[in-house]
This record gives sequence, structure tokens and C-alpha cells, in this order.
Amino acid sequence: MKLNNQIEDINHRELSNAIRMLSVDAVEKANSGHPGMPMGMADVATVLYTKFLKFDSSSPRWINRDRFILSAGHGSMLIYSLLYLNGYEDISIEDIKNFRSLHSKTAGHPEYGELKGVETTTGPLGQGIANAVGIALSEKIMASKYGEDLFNHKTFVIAGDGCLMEGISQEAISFAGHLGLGKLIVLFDNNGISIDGPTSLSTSDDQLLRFKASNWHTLECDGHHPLEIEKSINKAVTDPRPSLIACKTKIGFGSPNKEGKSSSHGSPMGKEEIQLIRKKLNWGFEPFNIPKNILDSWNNNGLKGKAERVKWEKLYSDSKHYTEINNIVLGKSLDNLENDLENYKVSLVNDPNTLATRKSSENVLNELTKISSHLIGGSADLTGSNNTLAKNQKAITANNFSGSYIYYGIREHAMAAIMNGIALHCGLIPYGGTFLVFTDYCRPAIRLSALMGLRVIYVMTHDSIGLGEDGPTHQPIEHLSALRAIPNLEVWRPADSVETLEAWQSALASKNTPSIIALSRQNLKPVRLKYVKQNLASFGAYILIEKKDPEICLLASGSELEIAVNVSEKLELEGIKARVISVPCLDRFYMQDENYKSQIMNSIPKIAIEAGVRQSWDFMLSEKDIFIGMSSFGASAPAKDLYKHFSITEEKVISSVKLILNRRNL
Ligand SMILES: Cc1ncc(C[n+]2csc(CCOP(=O)(O)OP(=O)(O)O)c2C)c(N)n1
Ligand SMILES: [Mg+2]
Repeated sequence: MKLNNQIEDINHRELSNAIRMLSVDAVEKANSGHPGMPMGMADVATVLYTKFLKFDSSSPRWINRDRFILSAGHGSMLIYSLLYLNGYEDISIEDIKNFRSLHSKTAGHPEYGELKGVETTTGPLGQGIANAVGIALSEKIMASKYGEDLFNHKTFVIAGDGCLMEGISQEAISFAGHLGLGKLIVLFDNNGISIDGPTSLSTSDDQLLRFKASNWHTLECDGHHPLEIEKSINKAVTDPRPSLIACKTKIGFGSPNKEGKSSSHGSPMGKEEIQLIRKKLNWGFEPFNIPKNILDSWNNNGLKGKAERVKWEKLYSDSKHYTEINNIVLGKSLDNLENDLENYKVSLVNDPNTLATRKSSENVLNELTKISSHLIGGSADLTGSNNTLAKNQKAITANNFSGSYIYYGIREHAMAAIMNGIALHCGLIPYGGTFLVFTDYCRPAIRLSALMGLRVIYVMTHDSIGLGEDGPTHQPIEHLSALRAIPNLEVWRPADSVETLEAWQSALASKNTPSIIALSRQNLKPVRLKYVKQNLASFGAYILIEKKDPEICLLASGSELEIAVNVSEKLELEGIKARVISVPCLDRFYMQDENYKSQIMNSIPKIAIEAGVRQSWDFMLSEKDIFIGMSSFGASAPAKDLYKHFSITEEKVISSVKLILNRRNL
């Protein structure tokens, strides 16, 4: 009670001006950044943090905290100011002074993992709001598993015009409205300004109508009027629908010459203007110097949720779910899922089947979902093609969140960003599918899975021209290489059921790396016929068929491994010894030590086969080696005809082997 009174004692404007001035001064010192947005949203953020947000700055990872997502990541100084003022230990005034400098926690845009209290990496507009949908959905799933007394937090988002203009926001809003994620509240920085000037240059949307059309509760308020803001948030938190509050604000609020103008958006205010701002806001303090009474008031605010957190901890430790949840939070029970699949691996080898790897993946999921209900699957309207729905799963619906399968609809981009949100929340592992070619539709969010180091598993089927008749629009060509170009992303392309299982095991074990599992539509013959306990695929590349003193090395991934195996047998008859190397994950192989790499990549000539472009294979191949794959778009025809047409055939490999060997003998 006392703490609340202390907060009331300090004038709202002083609290919000502390945010404004920290932001202005930090941007000025860094000589870059965006002061306008934090100045404009300081009032809304102050009301949110002092009156609504459930948090305890001394325990930033409390799992039942309300989440705050700054989707408008360019306004990063807003969140840095809030975290500093609320007394988060992880951030000091020195960090604020070091805004945007090398190795500082206060990066240009908020980065997950750099600073406790930053819930997700934002900056690419529209991603944050979609992450927030995933977080709000996870809260519902966890509440349904373990009870609403343990999981009952809200997810607040600040999004600007930019976030709402981005296409991904439409996918995310529509999905959230459909599932009725009532604890999701978006505070829209309705300032009518973006970089190029007034938003009227490029949009005339009625945002309230737009959200209403997607089943949202919508409100408007004056974003500089604390009481109005408070009343609106009060209504939002009690409405069962997700809420949008359009907060009418002035960008650069407090700047005599730049308020309301795009000139306050993305560059320092300048020394003279800052003097005028200090005067207008009646802020007579030196840069980075927050008066003790204001700082104390903010610091106390940061701790006012402590009592509730402690009460919750007690409830939690007394709960019958404590051990289970704790094992999940600590990662124990989700980190060993892969080890529980060994018997299944034995059965695959004992009873080898010719299957499409998408089907093999479904079989793995049938096993996995028997062991864990924390794997949250889904597909962007291609469930039957991606084979992502396991026998034991049922759908999550607006009325029932106890399932573990999400019908994302045709919303690939949001699906990927929602999966990032699910991975960020805690307690769940998301996987989701579409066609590999449509990773293009997910790519910005896939890149963020990798940048944040999240265990998100992308099940991407129809992985080559082998998909056949759907033709070049649906046939991935450059995609494997383009995805391999993303750092900290592992692209798996297994060749049969055993490798598919091993790819899944590897993906699950990669706690800080997202994975793409690229799977075939067409049936593939088993290549792994002997049980080996070791996860061979996890090396990225391994010797599948060895010959004494081999003359040539055939490297292949996925569906093309069968070609290499057949060629090796045929060459044997001609007395040519070909080693066959399976390459289920090039990214993983690149990470192996030199010793392992040189065992595989010794001086024997090489031929690599993959029904995609050569680019990512260059590292493996010297000038004299040969790559057999694609260098143009595909075509619409049965798979067999396409492989022939594009010369990805045994005959082509054999003639290439002979070309290399003859050349060598010259
Ligand atoms: C996907 C993406 N496109 C472009 C940008 C560059 N950018 C950063 S902020 C911004 C304008 C955003 O306008 P708004 O959300 O209204 O922010 P305000 O200017 O009101 O702070 C743009 C285009 C970006 N960060 N992300
Ligand atoms: Mg704007």
C-alpha cells in the first residue's frame, strides 16, 4: 500500500519525463537512434508499468510475469529506460550511456538474451506483435495444462503504424482474434507519422474497424492523458477478446520544434533542441541524472509486484505440478526427448520401409507425442501434405487449449513468428510445416529464430523437383542454399526413415538453434540398414558406404542419396571404387573439427548430388570436382521425368565419374 502511495506522490509527468529525457540524452550521446517514439509513448508506458504490468524487477524470469513486447523496436530507448528505472539489475546507467556501442546490452534494437527484461528481439516491424500472439497462446496452453492459478499472465504490446502496416500483422491479428486470446492487449502508438512523413502519404486504413473485423475489442484514448489511458487499459484487461487500444500520441512529445513531425523519428534531437526540450518539460537536471525522488519512485514500482510473485512461488512450490513444471522450465524433461526414441530406431532398422520422408517424419511424431505433450505442432493449411499431425494430437481451439496441434491457416509468416513466441514463452517446443518453397514466406521470422537462438522446428516438405507436377512455382531450387546461408540455422535433409529420426533427434537436442527439416514428397528407399546407436546424421555428413582405397567420393543429401548408392554398386561391377557420403546437414558438417572433416574430405575427387543449386556446396568442392543439381527453375511433370530432364540421374553421375577419373589419368 505504502509503495503505491509513493508512486502517487510523484507526478505522472515526472515519471514519464524521466523516460523521455533518458531517451533523448542516450540517443544524443550515441549520435544515432530514435528519440521520437519513446517521447511519444512515455505516458502510455508509464501508466502500463505503474498501474497494470505484473512484474518483479528482482526476478525478471518469473514465469507468470506479464510480458511486455516492444514491437516498435526502433523505440528501444523506451524499454531500456523502463528497465533501468524499474531497477532491473541487469541494466545500469552506464549501459544507458553506452546505448548502441559495441558489446553494450543496450543494442540499437532490443535483443533477446542481451538484457533480462527484453522478451524478444524486435526491430523488423511486425514481428513483435506476432511473437506476442505466440506468447499469449502459450499462456493459454500452459494454463490449460497446469491451471489458471499458476498461469494467468497478460501480454502487452506496443506497436506503431509500421507494425500495423506490415502484412504479418494482419496474419497475426486475424489468428489471435480467431482464437480469442483475451489476455493480449495491443497499445497502438497512433501518431500518424512514419519515416517518410505523415502516414496519410501511404495509408487510409481505419485500424479500429480492421481489428474489429478480426474479432478484437477496440478502444481509443488520448495517449498523453494518464487517466484516459488507465480507463482504457482497465476495460481492455476485463474484456474476453484481445484488445486494441489506439493511443493518440504526438511523436517527439515535448520537443518544441520536432513534436508531431517525422524529423523526431530517427535522429538525435540536437543540442539546441534538447535545451528547449528541457525547458518545456521543466527538466532542469543534467543528462543521465534522474533526481533521487523520481528514481526511488520508479525503483519502488519495480518491486511492487514482489509480494505477488512470492505468493505465487509458494503456490507453485505447493502445487502437485511443481516437479513436472520445474523439469520443463529447467529444460530437463524437454531436453532428453531424443533419447527416448532408441527402441524406435531399432524397429526402423529391423523393418525397413520405402517411404516418403514426410511420412517417416509423421511416424517420428507419433512416437514423440506419446512421450511428450509439450511439443506444439501445426501447419499453415497443409496438414495432410506436411504430415505434421500425429495420431495422439488434437487441435487447439478457441474453447479448448488442451490440445497440441495448431491450425495456423494460410499464414506462413505469422506461423513462424508465433512459433518464435511459443519458444520464448517457456515450457513448449513448437514445430510447424509448410512447403519448403514457402520458407520464403517465413524467412524474416526464421532469421529471428536463428538470431535469438530458439528451438523452433520447421517441418518443410516437398523439398525438390521431386514433388513433381505442381511445377516450378512449388519446386524449391535455391532454398536449401539460401537457408544454409542463415547463421545458426540447421537445415536437415534426411534420406530415409532412420535419418529422419536422427534429424528430429538432433533438432530436439539443439536447444539454442532452430532447425529446418526438409522432407520429400516422393518415396525413398531405406539406406540405413544396420542399427548404429550413434546418431550418424548429427555429424552433418558421414561415410555411408566405404570401399578400400576408394577412387571417388559421392556426396548426396536426401532423395539423391539413393542415386549415389545405386551408382556405387554399378561402379563396383566395373571395378571402380566409390565411397558414398550421406550429407543430411551441411551446416552441421561445417561445424565439425578439422580432423573429422579431413577424414571425409580427403584428396579423393568428389561428385556432389543435390536437386538444388550448387552454392552452399562450394566449401566441399574443389575446381576439379563436379556438382550435379539444378541451375534453373524446375518444370511441371512427374518426378521421374524431371530428374531425367534435368540430368540428375545415375547415368549422369556415372559419366561424370568417368570424366573425372579419365581426366586424372591423362
Ligand atoms: C520490416 C521493416 N521495414 C522497415 C523498417 C525501417 N523502419 C524503422 S521504423 C520505420 C517507421 C515506422 O513507423 P512507425 O511504426 O509509425 O514508428 P514511428 O515513426 O511512429 O516511431 C521504418 C520504416 C524496419 N525496421 N522494419
Ligand atoms: Mg508512427
